[in-house]
Amino acid sequence: MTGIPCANPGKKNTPYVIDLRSDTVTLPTPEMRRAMAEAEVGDDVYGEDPTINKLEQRAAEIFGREAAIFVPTGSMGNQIAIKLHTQPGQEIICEARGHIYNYEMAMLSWFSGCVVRPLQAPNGLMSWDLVEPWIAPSIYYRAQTGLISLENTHNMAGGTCLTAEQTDEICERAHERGIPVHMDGARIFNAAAAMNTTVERLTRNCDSVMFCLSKGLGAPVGSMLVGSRKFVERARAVRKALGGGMRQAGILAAAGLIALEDGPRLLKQDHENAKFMAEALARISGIKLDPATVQTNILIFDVSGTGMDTAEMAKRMAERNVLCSGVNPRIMRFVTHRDISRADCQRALEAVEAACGRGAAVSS
Ligand code: TLP
Repeated sequence: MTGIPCANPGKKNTPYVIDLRSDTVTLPTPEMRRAMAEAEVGDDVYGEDPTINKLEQRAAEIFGREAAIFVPTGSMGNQIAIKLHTQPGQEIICEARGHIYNYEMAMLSWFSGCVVRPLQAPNGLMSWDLVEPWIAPSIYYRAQTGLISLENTHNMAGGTCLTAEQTDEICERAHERGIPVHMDGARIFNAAAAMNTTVERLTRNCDSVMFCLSKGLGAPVGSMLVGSRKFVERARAVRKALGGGMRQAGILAAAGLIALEDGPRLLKQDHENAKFMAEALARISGIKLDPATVQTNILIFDVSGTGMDTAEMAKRMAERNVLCSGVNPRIMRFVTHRDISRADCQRALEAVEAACGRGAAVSS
């Protein structure tokens, strides 16, 4: 993502800013701040932080699993899972725009010694038909497939959702071949909200699931890695090795618990706001976006027909106190979240129209 410096809308004495760069920008609510201040804490490296223990237990319950572990970031959660599922010299099958491949600092090769077998899936949605031909044959001179990693929702494909049935099929067939499946479920609660189902149902057959508390659910920091008791025990050691053994982390878990319990029911509104913006953006000349593909809170669209690249468009939007960023010079991403109201969406659309108006004048 190309970013631009901005005023933090949480800071006092700054202008009102509409921040569409990501749902990671959500600010902790007063209730979260209160819970953080009052959290009962202990040393989590000794397993003695009661608030962390409670969060881990709740996450495991919600996902119908034996155990869960709190990690500082989604990236760390994914990389711990990759380390545990694979051996150096193996391949990981993932979608070409996947987060583990594009935005995690090549850690899957740096830390786990693996390479990616990237597959282009329509709308980012992997299927067994697509995956199967790329599973390495069991021949000693071929790098073996160590893991299939799925992403639900798929961020860079525009927040698209894999159904429970699609995931089940990949898991069942992969398991027949002895290959584990990890779910990068950074936004799995968005997928569940969009498809009126549960995160347990969507991830039931995956060997591990990472999800983020710090995105649409609204916590300031933190993600969870969920799986079997044995897997999570091993994950605890890898987290420590990466420097992720946090001490009185219950301060963070207190906000995480509120995000986990209360965050999911607010997501539908973010999806409705995204849909509202998608329909309006699709009518703006030069913008290429099919509103039918917008299922959750992420809009990915091509601005090249406006005569501007994404950096120029982001700059013009920022002049109107609307922040957004490009995936590349042609492709823009907007993300709705709990700190974006319908009125904010309306204002953001006006800023796009104004930016494009100037773009047309410049290019004519
Ligand atoms: N995504 C961020 C950026 O890194 C692109 C964002 O703004 O969307 N999996 C997925 C699918 C993600 O979208 C992200 C973050 C992560 C993992 C990593 O989470 P963090 O940022 O907590 O390491």
